[in-house]
Amino acid sequence: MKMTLRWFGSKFDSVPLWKIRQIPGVVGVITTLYDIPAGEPWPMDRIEAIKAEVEAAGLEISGIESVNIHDAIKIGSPDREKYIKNYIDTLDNLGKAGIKVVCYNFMPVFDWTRTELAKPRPDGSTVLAYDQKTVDQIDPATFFDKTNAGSNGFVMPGWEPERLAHVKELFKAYEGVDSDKLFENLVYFLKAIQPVCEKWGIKMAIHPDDPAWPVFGLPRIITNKENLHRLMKAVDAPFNGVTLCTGSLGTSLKNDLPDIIRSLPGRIHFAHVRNLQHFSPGVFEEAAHLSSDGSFDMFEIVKALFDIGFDGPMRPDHGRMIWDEVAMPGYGLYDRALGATYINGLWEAIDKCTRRGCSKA
Ligand code: DNO
Repeated sequence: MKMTLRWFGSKFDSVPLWKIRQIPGVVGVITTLYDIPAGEPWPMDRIEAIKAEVEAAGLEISGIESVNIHDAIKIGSPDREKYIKNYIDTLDNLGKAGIKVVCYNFMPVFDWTRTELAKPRPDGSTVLAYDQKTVDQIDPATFFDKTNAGSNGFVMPGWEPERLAHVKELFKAYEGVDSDKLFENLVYFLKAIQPVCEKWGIKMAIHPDDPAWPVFGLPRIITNKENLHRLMKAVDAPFNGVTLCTGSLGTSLKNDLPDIIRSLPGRIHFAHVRNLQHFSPGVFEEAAHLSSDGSFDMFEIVKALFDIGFDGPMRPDHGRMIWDEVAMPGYGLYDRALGATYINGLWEAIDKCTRRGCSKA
């Protein structure tokens, strides 16, 4: 396992690389070219420049999150061929630069969805939270404006204003795309990029839908163990893998996270490890990483990843906003650093107990 932090690039992130370098045990960043719209190819010189910047700070690029997928590919419209070709060109350039893990999602219109971006916790920290009642009572355009207004001036990943200015048209374009069609379009895309991935040894890691059920009537297809396995079988090759995101799959209490992890050896290419506190089905908020602060047994989650021999990048995913930090919601430095350190501690304990036994006092 390699511990990493997500970093949006020096123009977009409040956290500089040198601070990330000082978190013990963090060896790399997961980054992206945040200003390139979904569908456009990534130029080689931009990839080389960001790689050089990260390496000059004593870190590595451990993976990309995300190379976003153009809606035409998800919808399966005739112009998808152009966007698939662009995607292949981007993968070819990433491969040339030695970058081997690519996270992406296949959620229509919206990426992850939260109804509050700064909900206070009893300890005075603030966190991202979700309440299904709010989503049921609001239209998507208003929802987008509300999310945007609460983001401290940062553009949230997957919530680009240029794209979401056309929410109504986007919804229209997805008419007729049900979950079977969306799945078919995903398989079509994966088969098309398989050769370039295999040429460079690139591992594609699909991010689960967040939350793990349909929102605003849009289909969601990566929500549980069954449909993860359906996808692994549909394109049954090692390049086709998963971002095991506990905070996304864990939005549904029906998902047994350690069991899902244990069922996917060799197919988890990237891990997002964090905790949620559940209040009732469809009502939850993001807690501190520590098991006792939320609903998940983080030891069992990390142990399952250890036991299947997970050796890819991991990140503490989101953190609470603490100590007066001002940052993109979920992506401050302080709580993610605490999370990384805690997970590294669990990992070391599990590793040592496994190798030399833990039972004797
Ligand atoms: C939110 C993230 C998602 C994720 C994408 C992957 O914080 O987990 O935006 O990066 O779904 O493509």
